[in-house]
Amino acid sequence: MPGDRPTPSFETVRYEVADGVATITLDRPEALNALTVGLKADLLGAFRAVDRDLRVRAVVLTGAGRAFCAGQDLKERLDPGAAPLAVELRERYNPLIRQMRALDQPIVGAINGVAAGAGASLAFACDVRMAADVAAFRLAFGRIGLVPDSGATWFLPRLVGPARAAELALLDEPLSAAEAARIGLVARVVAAESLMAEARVVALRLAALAPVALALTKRALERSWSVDLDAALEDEAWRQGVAGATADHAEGIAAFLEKRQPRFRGE
Ligand code: T3D
Repeated sequence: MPGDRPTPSFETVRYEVADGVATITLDRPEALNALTVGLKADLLGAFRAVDRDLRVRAVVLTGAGRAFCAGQDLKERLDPGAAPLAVELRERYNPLIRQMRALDQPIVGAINGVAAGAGASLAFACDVRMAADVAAFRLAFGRIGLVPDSGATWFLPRLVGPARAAELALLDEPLSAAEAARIGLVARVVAAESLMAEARVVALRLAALAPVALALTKRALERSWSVDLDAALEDEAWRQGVAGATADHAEGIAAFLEKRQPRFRGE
């Protein structure tokens, strides 16, 4: 198939592709998947691989072991050679979040355990979040005298509203999976043992949809935050023109009329 490439491998991230779904697993369970320079580079590499891989139509992001991600590796921070914080953000964290948001393919966050600091930000940057019943969110920045980063101050108010965002960011209260679902931060909570299976079902559903329309929808939703209704209406009209010219749109209509499942090809 055109676009087929060897599946890349990374030291601290597992990258697996099956049935159009790439599963990216943060893989430093002994440190609760805390983010080292190496893990951040691997994660960026994995998301770039998704970008180039025409087989991939949806992504699942999760963590190995009992945590999703504990944020910056605080032990590595003590290394005298560690980059200054602002540099670390500009050179490592921000490109990672930008790459996640730039992907055409939707990302399903399978939040298997605690998501703290920049680990919470990684979860916020996903398009759909599902949490295991044992999962929890913790901003954690305030406790170590830092400002929420990696997009946390941008995503949180948009996801849960300004009042809950301020509470979470300023008081640094842990948020259980159940409460995260109640305030709309995660789409659903499932038993820990069925999280990956359920996340995969959602990813497979996304992978079966029309890729161009999905990518356009992602962009439209994101753009809606910064424009007024008039501009949003015009933006939708432009995007619909693009989606309506795809072969997948014609296939969708044909499948509806023939009472069969559509076979979308991303064209
Ligand atoms: O570059 C920059 O610094 C700028 C960017 C900053 C972005 C950030 O993410 S700042 C926020 C950093 N993260 C944190 O402050 C969270 C620290 N961790 C925790 O608060 C707790 O570990 C958790 C709430 C995540 C989980 O608590 P618990 O009780 O389930 O586990 P634990 O016993 O605290 O941790 C288990 C092990 O993981 C432990 O190691 P040990 O003692 O068994 O050898 C612990 O040290 C290690 N660990 C947990 N979090 C980190 C970590 N090691 C390094 N860095 C961590 N962030």
